[in-house]
Amino acid sequence: MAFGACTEADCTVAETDVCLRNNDPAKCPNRANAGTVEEALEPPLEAPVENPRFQHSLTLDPEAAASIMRSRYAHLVGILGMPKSGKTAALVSTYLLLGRDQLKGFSFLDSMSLRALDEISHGARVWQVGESFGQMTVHTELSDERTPGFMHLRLERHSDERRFDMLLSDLPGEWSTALIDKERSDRLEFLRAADVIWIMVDGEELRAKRHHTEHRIKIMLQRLAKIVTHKPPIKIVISRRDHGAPLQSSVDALLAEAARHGFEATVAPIASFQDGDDATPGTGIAELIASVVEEEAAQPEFWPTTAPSGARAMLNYRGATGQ
Ligand SMILES: Nc1nc2c(ncn2[C@@H]2O[C@H](COP(=O)(O)OP(=O)(O)OP(=O)(O)O)[C@@H](O)[C@H]2O)c(=O)[nH]1
Ligand SMILES: [Mg+2]
Repeated sequence: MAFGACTEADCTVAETDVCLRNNDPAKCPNRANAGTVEEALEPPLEAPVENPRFQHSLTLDPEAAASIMRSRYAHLVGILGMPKSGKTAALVSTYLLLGRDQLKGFSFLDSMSLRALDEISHGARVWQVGESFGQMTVHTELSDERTPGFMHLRLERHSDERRFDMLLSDLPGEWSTALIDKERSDRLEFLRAADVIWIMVDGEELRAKRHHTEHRIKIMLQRLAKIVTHKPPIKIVISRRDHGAPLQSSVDALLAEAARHGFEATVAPIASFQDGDDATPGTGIAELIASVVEEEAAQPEFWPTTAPSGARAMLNYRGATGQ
């Protein structure tokens, strides 16, 4: 038991464990009283409310992402795709368009992962129009190769002034390669909470190595169907639209495979950057972001309004057995 200092100036208990007044130190009224006085003192200042603290690695870890999701609804977007398919580039393009207020229909409000967005956008921000670019982004690496990293965006939609939060995963392409080649899915468990999954496909590769690329995406869809049994909508995002549109036969083959596994899938061609002549930088990005929020409309209404039926509306919810 902890006691406060003794009120007797010549107390020796701390040095010798023996009380000069022959009191039992554990029951000494002088020490016990001193303790009570100390405990009764109010702290002079209220402890400040702590802001949430995030880890030092730049993207948000699942705990930080979950803390955002606990405070308000956030649309979780899981992004898969081979290395260099354009996953990070799509996030960079979104961020740069928002920064210039050019993401049609949306305004930027806030982000809990600004440093991460800034970091991945660095290459693109220093790029000058007219200069050729090899790599606008660098290969994604995570501080812990088993823990997904997320980007957060809080946006406002102009059409109805609705504000909403999005959490977008930024994963290394190897996670998708390992899913396809080794069926490794332990790191992708978070997809079970995804509102939508984007499967990023390199548009140039889809044209140049059509059968090979289609085949690999089909395997990915097969594997994915085993992980996400809630079957979230899938967006097959085809990058490098600036180098040309995807072949309709490829689009049809991928959509058919998704449907075969019970997914509702759509295709979104995008050009995150531009070094080909077929589309301007940012093509398709606003539509892609808009689709994340639109998916909501497809979900059942939480508390539907029912027309009065004469009987009490509550009775409409009775099960088939009348319970
Ligand atoms: N022209 C053009 N280039 C693109 C486009 N998308 C990506 N790129 C280029 O492809 C490179 C690789 O894209 P990333 O987005 O980094 O690829 P990733 O899927 O994140 O790759 P990992 O992180 O390695 O898995 C970029 O640095 C760009 O140079 C696009 O739509 N158009
Ligand atoms: Mg990347």
